[in-house]
Amino acid sequence: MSLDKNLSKQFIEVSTRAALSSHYLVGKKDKIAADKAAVDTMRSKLNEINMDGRIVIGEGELDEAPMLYIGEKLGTKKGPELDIAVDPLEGTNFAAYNLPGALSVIAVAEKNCLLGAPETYMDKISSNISEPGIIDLDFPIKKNIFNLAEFKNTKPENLTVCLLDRPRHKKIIENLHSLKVNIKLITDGDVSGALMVTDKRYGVDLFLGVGGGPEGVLAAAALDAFNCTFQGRFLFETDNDKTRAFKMGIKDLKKKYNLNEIVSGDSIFCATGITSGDLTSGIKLINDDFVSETLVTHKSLGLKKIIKSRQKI
Ligand code: VTB
Repeated sequence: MSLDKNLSKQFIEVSTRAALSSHYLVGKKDKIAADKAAVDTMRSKLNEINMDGRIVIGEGELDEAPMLYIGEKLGTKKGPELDIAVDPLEGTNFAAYNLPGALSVIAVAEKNCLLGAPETYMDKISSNISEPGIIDLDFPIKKNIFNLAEFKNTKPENLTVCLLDRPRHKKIIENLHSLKVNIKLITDGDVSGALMVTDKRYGVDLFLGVGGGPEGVLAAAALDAFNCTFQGRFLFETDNDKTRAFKMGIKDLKKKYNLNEIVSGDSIFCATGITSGDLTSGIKLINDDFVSETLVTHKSLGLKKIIKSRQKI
């Protein structure tokens, strides 16, 4: 079954309106307020859609988050059963301090087709190739780089790898330096980082490293439409994390997930820029109008593009 083509328009409206709400709080040094604005709007816009939706990735579990919590049902109930993953404000620091790259993100798939990710870290890898066996989460860095260079008929020094700038990546960064690979470090926002492999204009060949698990699932939904490779493995630090994951249905805590085990069937992904970044421009106000940019994918339609819109506030 594929998702109705009108649904993508409605989800673009959801992430666009959430981005606009958060935009008013950009630069106010208040991460919580900027997030809350996006959450409130996203939730009310989702409730207008004719669907029987269920949050699989949201602001946390019911005891942590009163809105958009995992398991929350949304929509008018007059429509298809959908799994919904949201990150109403991806890059809370970016919005709070008016830095590039804050996004409002949503991914949707048919019921039981999106992996519910616990709030833990995930070791991830993505690339713009679809052939299996070239890159792999379990290969040493050197093997991934050499395989990718060979596949692209180039040298490691012509490849660029994107990863989060974190102390935990010190060893990987040293390895990449020794292979003479170009490195693009990002301070936050690894949904956007993972998606930079989707188009040559971003100049990224490989994304890897440890970031948020929920962000991994969101990125995978878009990468699926671009026919890219993605693999991820959750990392659990505490027993509590493990118990929660187990309750969410993750039986094998060490499992390496391939893209088709994270998202299956048809899916829609929308990421609207709040502040301008690598992926999209941010919200701009022009008198009573606002201009927005949304990266949208709808797998079954082959839709994958940045949509610009100007509309009334
Ligand atoms: C990433 C990034 C997020 O968390 O997932 C990162 O995409 C990982 O966590 O924007 P640490 O900051 O603990 O490394 C964010 O930075 C914030 O959710």
